[in-house]
Amino acid sequence: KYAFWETQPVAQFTEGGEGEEGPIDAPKTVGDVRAEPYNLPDSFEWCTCNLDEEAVAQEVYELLSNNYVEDDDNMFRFKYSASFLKWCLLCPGHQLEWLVGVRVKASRRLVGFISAIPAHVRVGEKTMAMVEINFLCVHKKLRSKRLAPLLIKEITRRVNKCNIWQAAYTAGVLLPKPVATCRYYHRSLNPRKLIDVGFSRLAPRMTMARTVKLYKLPDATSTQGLRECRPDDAPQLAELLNASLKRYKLAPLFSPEEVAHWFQNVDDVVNAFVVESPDTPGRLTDLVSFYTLPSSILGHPQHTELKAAYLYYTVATSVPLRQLVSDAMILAAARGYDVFNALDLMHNETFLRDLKFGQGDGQLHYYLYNWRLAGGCSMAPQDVGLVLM
Ligand code: YNC
Ligand code: MG
Repeated sequence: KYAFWETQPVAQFTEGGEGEEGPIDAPKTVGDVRAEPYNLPDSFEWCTCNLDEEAVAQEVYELLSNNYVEDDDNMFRFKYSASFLKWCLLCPGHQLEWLVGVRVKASRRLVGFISAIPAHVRVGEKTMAMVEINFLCVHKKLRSKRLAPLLIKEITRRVNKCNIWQAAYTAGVLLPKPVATCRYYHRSLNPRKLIDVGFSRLAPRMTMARTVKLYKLPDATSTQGLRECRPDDAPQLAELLNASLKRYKLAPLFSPEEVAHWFQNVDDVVNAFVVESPDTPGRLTDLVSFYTLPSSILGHPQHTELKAAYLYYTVATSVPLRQLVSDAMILAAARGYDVFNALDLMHNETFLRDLKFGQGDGQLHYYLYNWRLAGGCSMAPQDVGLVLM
C-alpha cells in the first residue's frame, strides 16, 4: 500500500508493540552516506535554492502559491509569502544545500521543492539534533510520477551528510505512522467575509448581524504589561519557554539565538508578545505568538485572499492562557486578520471552547523519521509541544 514508505526507517502500521524506543536504522556514519545526488529523470536537474537571492525566493514563492497544499474541497490554497519563507528557512544554523529544488533542464523552471531546517527536538527523555522537513511540493503537472520519494531521499542524503539522522514533519495525509494526530480549530475574526467565501457557514437560526456580534472582540487587550517582544528579551525568554516546554513529550529546545529569530515582530510574518511583570520590571512571565499564513481563495469573484493568524508558542504563568490568546486575537483582529487558527496541542484545549473556536475538518499528523516510540505507541495531542509551519 505504501510502496515508498515501507522502505523507509519509520514506524509501520503493521508492527506490534515489540519495538524499543530509539532509532530504527542501524547506526551509520557520514562516510556510509552516498556521495552523489540521486538520479532524476533525464529532463530534470537538482538545484539549491538560495533564498537570499530575491529572484530565487520569488520562484519558490510562486511554485508554492500555485501548487502547495489545498483543502479537501479545493477552495483554498496556502499562500506563504516570500518574506515568510525567508524567515522560516533562513533560520539560525540553516544550510543552503537543504533547500532542495528540482528544475526542468531545458527551461530552468522550478517544479519541485523540499526544505530542512535544523532543530533540537526532545522526544520523551532524549534530546536530539534533528531537522524539520517542510514545503514538499511538486508542480501540479508532474504529479504521481514518483518525484516526491526522490525529493525525500535526496534531502535525507544531504541531511545525513551533516551527521543528522532524525527528522520531524507534519502532513495532512496519513502516512506510516503518526506519533500524534492533532486537529485545527478556527476562530472567526471577520465572520462576514468567512461566510461569503465559504470558509464557514451561518449557523442554523443565526442571522449575519447576530453572528457578527457573537464574534466581536474588545478594542483593547486586557493583560497588564503585555508588550511586543524585543531582541534583548531572548536570553530570559529562552529560559521561560524551554522550562514550559518540559511539560510535553515532544518539544523543541531553543537557544537564545533561535528565540531571537523565531519570536520577532515582522509585519505579516510573525508576531510575538511577552508580559513584563508590572511588579518587577524586566522580569518576563508570559509569551503569546502567532505567525501569518494567508490562503488564496480559489475562484471567488470578489475575494482573493484569506488572512489567517496561526497560534505559535505560548507560555502562561501570571495569567490564564485563555487571556493571553484572547489578547492575541484582539491584536490580530486590529491588524486585519480574518481568522485565528490553533491546534488542539499543548494546553490549547483549555481555551478553545471559551474563546469560540470551532473545530476544522481534516487532521494534522505529526511524524518522526528514524525514531520509534516505546512499544510503537503514539501520544495524545496534549503531549505535543512542537509547532511547525
Ligand atoms: C507527504 N505530504 O504516500 P507511497 S507536508 C510524505 N509527505 O508514497 P509521487 C508523501 N510523503 O505511498 P505526488 C506526501 N504526500 O508509495 C504523498 N506522499 O509510500 C508519498 N502536493 O509520490 C505517497 N505538500 O511523487 C507516496 O506523488 C509517494 O506527485 C508518491 O507528490 C506528492 O511538506 C506531493 O501536500 C506531496 O505537491 C509532493 O502531491 C504533491 O503527488 C504535492 O508520485 C501539494 O509520496 C502540496 C503538499 C506536502 C506538505 C510536508 C512534509 C513532508 C515530509 C516528507 C517526508 C520527510 C522525511 C524525513 C526526511 C529527512 C530525514 C533525515 C534525517
Ligand atoms: Mg511526482
